[in-house]
Amino acid sequence: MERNLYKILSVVLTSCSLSQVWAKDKECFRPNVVFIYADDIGYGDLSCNGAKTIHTPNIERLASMGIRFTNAHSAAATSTPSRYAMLTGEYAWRKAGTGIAAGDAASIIRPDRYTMADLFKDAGYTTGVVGKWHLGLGDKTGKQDWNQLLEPGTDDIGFDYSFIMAATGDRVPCVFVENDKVVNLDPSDPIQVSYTRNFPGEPTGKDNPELLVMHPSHGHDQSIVNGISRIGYMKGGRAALWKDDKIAETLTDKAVEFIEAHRDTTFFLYFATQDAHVPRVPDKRFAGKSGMGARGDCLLEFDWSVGEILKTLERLGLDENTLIVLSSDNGPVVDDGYKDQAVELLGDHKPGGIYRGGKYSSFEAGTRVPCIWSWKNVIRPGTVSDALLCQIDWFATFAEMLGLSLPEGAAPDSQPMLKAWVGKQKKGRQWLVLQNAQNNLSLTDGQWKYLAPGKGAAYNRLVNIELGNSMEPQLYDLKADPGEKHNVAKEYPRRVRKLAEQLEEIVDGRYGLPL
Ligand code: NG6
Ligand code: CA
Repeated sequence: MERNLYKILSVVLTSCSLSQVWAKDKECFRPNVVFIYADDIGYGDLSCNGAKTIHTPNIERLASMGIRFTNAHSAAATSTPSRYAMLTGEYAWRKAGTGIAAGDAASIIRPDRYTMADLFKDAGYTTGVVGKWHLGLGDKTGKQDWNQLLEPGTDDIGFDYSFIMAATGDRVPCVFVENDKVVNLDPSDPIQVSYTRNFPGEPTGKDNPELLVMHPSHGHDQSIVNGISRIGYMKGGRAALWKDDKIAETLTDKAVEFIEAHRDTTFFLYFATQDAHVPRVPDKRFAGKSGMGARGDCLLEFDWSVGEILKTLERLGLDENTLIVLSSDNGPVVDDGYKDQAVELLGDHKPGGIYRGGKYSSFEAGTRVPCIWSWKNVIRPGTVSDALLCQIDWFATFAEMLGLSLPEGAAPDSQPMLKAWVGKQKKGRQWLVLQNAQNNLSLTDGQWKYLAPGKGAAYNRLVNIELGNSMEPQLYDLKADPGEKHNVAKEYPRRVRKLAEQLEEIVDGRYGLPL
């Protein structure tokens, strides 16, 4: 099945051969590529998307230089499956073990998999990843020795350089990992990690709330690091622990250093920020500045990181030939497990804009995320596109841009859409499958959106988000009802049946193939 899909793709992709790439044929481009990939930042969180309650000027500037997408999606409503789909070009629901990864998860993308980083390497790029990883490390879940090289690691799937957080800010181990080795580790104080039991004598958020500087609102009551209790248990590695208020600065500095170090080569940098995921501990330069609590302050911090990247590219004269891509791994959440005043101080701010739901959800705010591409002399400044697009297509789109064919079986769900991404074509995808936290799927053609029946709560009280789960089919007319207020499945039974059949065929890999 994957093979057949690949055949269809390869026909599209062979228009520009490898030799033409090196010859810089007009049909092929080799810009530096920088991804700025936010965490849990929603469509409505940015002033370029119409937010009046927060000002994010650097992102506004980026949007004014390039194209801003109003209907671009992450492939899923949580981090691990969105990142998996983006880097492999395969829908995460096709592969078991791609749900929200624990901090001791083994490498989810294995070395035999052809990744987006491999593609850039094949085109002669230097590749790097800085920031939140959340795709597992090492060979066996729970069996890693964090004091040794973590193999397989990021270098086994195409990254020449990495400086990452193993999982998320709220999961142990709370350390940076550079080129598959924990940074600043003191061998006399080794790290131990467990997701099953605490280490004897170590305090936890549950038993020792008096030690906390930030309290959980739900979950997050295990090991305490920097006065914040996390998910999972860890012991030791004290010299290696990150400082929560310095994560943004450290990661931004590393991203800038990578760009500086590779200014004379062609590079691909995947810069994945921790902002605005929990725990939200903005640097003192941003604390209290948004008036919206820690979440708003982290949005300002994210905007600062974007500004630093833009300044660096301009300072080095690289802005002429660098494609900058900004997006987010999933939609927004206000209370994601810590009492950080985000709920109390939210005011009139709408993190998901006019869209229903949020992170974890099948409704639009789950995956319709901010998205900007900026590329001097290729993308017309200040363009806005309503095309239906998805991050899963970046892989095949870059193959198209670089003029490379993908190896057999690679990126099976990724569609080359370069013209749409650079604003030379209004139409995007004909259809798109999206995935929520319960792995329930929906299918949209841009106007009609069908939510397949599936198990799971309709509403998550803890995070105050409607998840979209229902045992009844749902159909929304996004053109007439972008806020998905009216389920019209009963009014359009034939349309529901057709979309349900199409979704089944896509899941089986039969869709679009000759009968
Ligand atoms: C949830 C966490 C949440 C966040 C999420 C992953 C609890 C109660 N909630 O399980 O805080 O970490 O996982 O977020 O533990 S993501 O953006 O990385 O997908
Ligand atoms: Ca996320």
